[in-house]
Amino acid sequence: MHDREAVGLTAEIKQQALEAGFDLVGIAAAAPAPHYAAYLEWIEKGYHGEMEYLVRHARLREGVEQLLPGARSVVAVGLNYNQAPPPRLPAKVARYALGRDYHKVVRKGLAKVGKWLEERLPDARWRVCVDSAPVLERDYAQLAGLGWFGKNTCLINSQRGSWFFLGLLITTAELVPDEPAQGGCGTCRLCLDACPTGALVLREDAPIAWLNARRCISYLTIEKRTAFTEEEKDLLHGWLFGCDVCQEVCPFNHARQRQPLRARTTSVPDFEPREATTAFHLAELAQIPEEEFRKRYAGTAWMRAGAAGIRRNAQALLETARRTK
Ligand code: B12
Repeated sequence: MHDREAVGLTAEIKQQALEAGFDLVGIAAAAPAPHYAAYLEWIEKGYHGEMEYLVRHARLREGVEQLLPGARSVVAVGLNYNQAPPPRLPAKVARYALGRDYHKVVRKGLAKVGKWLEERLPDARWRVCVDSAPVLERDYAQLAGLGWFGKNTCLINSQRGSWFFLGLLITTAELVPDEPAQGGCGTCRLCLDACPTGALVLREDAPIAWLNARRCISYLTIEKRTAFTEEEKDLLHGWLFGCDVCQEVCPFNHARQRQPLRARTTSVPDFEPREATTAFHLAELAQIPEEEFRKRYAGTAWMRAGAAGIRRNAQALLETARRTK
């Protein structure tokens, strides 16, 4: 049983999250992350590639208590970023990376909720996590009812599909948890078959997949820091930044008569495609100087790959295009 204060506060904080612009909101208890052991196994298999930061802070992913001592609740939010990629892009760009960097947008919205909480309950402490903190965001978002684990490893919401970012607000306040999301892909394996590099490996022990990041185009074009091997260059399949194939083919991302929310376009103006992310020239990007890159791409997710990463990606695409002519 939760006391009336917790019930009231839960309804109010959810309302605040919706008013801050989030499409999904749910509450999880600040218990240990249910799939921490699976995370360690993923690292053990070497599927993280060169993402050493995932190993360095692995222990912190045991649970949110590691990030905020005394934590009792987690507010999980989802923000729709879906939009059709603009026609005639010079090279493929993941739809999440066409506009403003989502870290900034989600963090700003959650900080608003945190400040509201501080006024409402001055004793409450809170901390916002968006992507970069060492926490298994999908685990808590699943517990909070936002979605379930798809074979493409994305969190899928039965009504809305998977084109949404996640963010967490961890707090010492007591809130009433939601029911964990239920669902699964059944026998569907469209994403496994569509992944052009075979990066999704179906597990034998669970009806989901491991993502072998070393073969994932998103990892290669964004997170990998070193030069491409000849084999890696051939894995890019025309993608300059990120990859959306495993989500594009997912039936949960296609509107049906009775599921109109599934392909809904984002209503966040900040995510509107920018000139720099849609009207570039590959030959120019292949040589782009550091300073020019920063000037053009500041505030976008492209900064994560950096000028060196984008130059490498553009050079690889030009090289494979020349070879296959
Ligand atoms: C590292 C990382 C990556 C890596 C590795 C991706 C991966 N699948 O692990 C790379 C660079 C490849 C990547 C790519 C992308 N990413 Co990313 N990434 C992350 C990050 C920082 C950590 C993910 C992680 O811990 N991976 C480790 C593995 C083990 O986790 P997992 O595959 O999710 O495994 C879970 C399940 O297997 C489950 N599980 C384990 N055992 C069992 C057993 C059963 C029975 C069940 C049901 C479940 C289950 O528990 C595990 C842990 O939660 C998170 C943010 C965060 N802090 O959580 C964002 C995050 C996952 N990424 C995100 C996005 C948007 C993307 C891209 C779509 C971007 C793009 N277009 O290029 C792609 C999607 C690729 C894909 N299919 O995952 C979103 C996903 C939102 C969503 N709806 O799911 C997140 C949450 C960021 C955010 N804040 O919004 N990403």
